Amino acid sequence: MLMPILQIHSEDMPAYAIVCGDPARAEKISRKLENARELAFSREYRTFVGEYEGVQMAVVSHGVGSPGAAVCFEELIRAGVKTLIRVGTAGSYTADYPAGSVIVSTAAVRSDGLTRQLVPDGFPAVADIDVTSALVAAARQTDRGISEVAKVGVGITVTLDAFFTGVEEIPHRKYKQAGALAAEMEIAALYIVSTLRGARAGAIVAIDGFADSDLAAEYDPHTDAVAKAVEHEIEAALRALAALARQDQA
Ligand code: R1X
Repeated sequence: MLMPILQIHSEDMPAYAIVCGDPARAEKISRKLENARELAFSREYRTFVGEYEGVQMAVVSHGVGSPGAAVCFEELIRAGVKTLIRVGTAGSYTADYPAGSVIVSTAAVRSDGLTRQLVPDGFPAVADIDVTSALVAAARQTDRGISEVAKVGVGITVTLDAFFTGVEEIPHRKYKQAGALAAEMEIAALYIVSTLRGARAGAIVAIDGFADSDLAAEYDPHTDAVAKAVEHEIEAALRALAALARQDQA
């Protein structure tokens, strides 16, 4: 069956997928797969399939922001994907995790508009526990191999719609005081869509700055530290997905 927006056929889709915002990053991740091939590049959605440690998996870009990303997650799950891991970038809320760190998201604050149109207020956006455990284990392992400076955090992230600020205040200080570690723009959508449709999901983000600084003036995601953290999270996600597939087969 053809998925109308991603332009992929369900017959070609494996049960495991890594999702990321940037189509160029999807291509970069696909280069780590064996027998990688591109299935489609439709709008911001670029889809590759291949094998990692013998496990068939897809790598798909979902673009920026929850509504567009949710279209991707819905079609992937309809096409037969059962386990999804997002690798992304996020702004940190704490000096404990500066640029170059990675954070595994255990749950997301639903500070987006999309999920309000899907589930009632108060319904939690939570990661799957097995996917999260696999990601944490893999991220701690690669910590030694990929980068000596990457710190691995585990905790709650915030999903926002606004990237640049307007005149309304985003309550970053409250999120931070309440214990959230970082903010980004798609994880709540991933967790809610996955819960609704019976798939399991997890997410890992590379920290590229601080969430409550003046983004326009200071935001620079193109540093060496961020590149290393992105490399780190990609390795962790690939290894976690392969470990989950092995657990499923046992
Ligand atoms: O999730 C956020 C969004 O996709 C983090 O980075 C992107 C914006 O640059």
